[in-house]
Amino acid sequence: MITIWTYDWVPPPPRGFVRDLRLRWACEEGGLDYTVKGTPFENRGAEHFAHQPFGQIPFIEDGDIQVFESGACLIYLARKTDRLMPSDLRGETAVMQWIIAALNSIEIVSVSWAEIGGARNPDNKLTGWLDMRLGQLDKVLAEREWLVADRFTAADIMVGDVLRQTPKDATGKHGAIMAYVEKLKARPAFQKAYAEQLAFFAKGDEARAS
Ligand SMILES: N[C@@H](CCC(=O)N[C@@H](CS)C(=O)NCC(=O)O)C(=O)O
Repeated sequence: MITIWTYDWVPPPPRGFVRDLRLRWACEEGGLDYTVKGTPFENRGAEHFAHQPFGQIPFIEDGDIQVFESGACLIYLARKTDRLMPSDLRGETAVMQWIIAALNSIEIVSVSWAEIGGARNPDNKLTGWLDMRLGQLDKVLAEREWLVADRFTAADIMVGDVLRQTPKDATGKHGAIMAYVEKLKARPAFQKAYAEQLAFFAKGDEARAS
């Protein structure tokens, strides 16, 4: 049984966007058995750092295998089922390149942009960079339904989640991106993962109140 670790509680604003969602979603799509456990959000201890050297979440445990970084976790999960990634070298590589591109060419820009004020900052030096990246991706998505092999794969989970997390102030004018994100959000596996993340943190509220 796979254990996905997240925080035991987070304040309301990030709920629905905490990165364990990518892994919940992958398990739901892939038909993988999993459970979710919480580690303290405040006062992260040595045990947390032993699993994730930056004190972040998510990380996973599967028997004696431990993985941190959502991209690495997603690739690990995708290799456990043919529903998330083709099993040939060409298909596997195509999925991995998009997962890495999502994290290393898109999320690094979108998170940094948001960090320095996003659209609220009229002098945001990263607006042009982000807009260029989104424009490039919009062109790709305008020409295909899925990123790899004409079917939904883990590449769509990572690219889709990074785009979903990017404020509409930035993505709104990119029609193919908007349509792609809406299509992904309509998937039952996404909706289940999303609802279960909200419920998980609501339980954290109850535990803190008692
Ligand atoms: N590159 C990491 C980023 C993980 C990350 O930023 N996690 C957030 C929660 S979604 C976190 O733990 N933030 C608290 C912190 O960075 O100390 C990954 O993809 O796993």
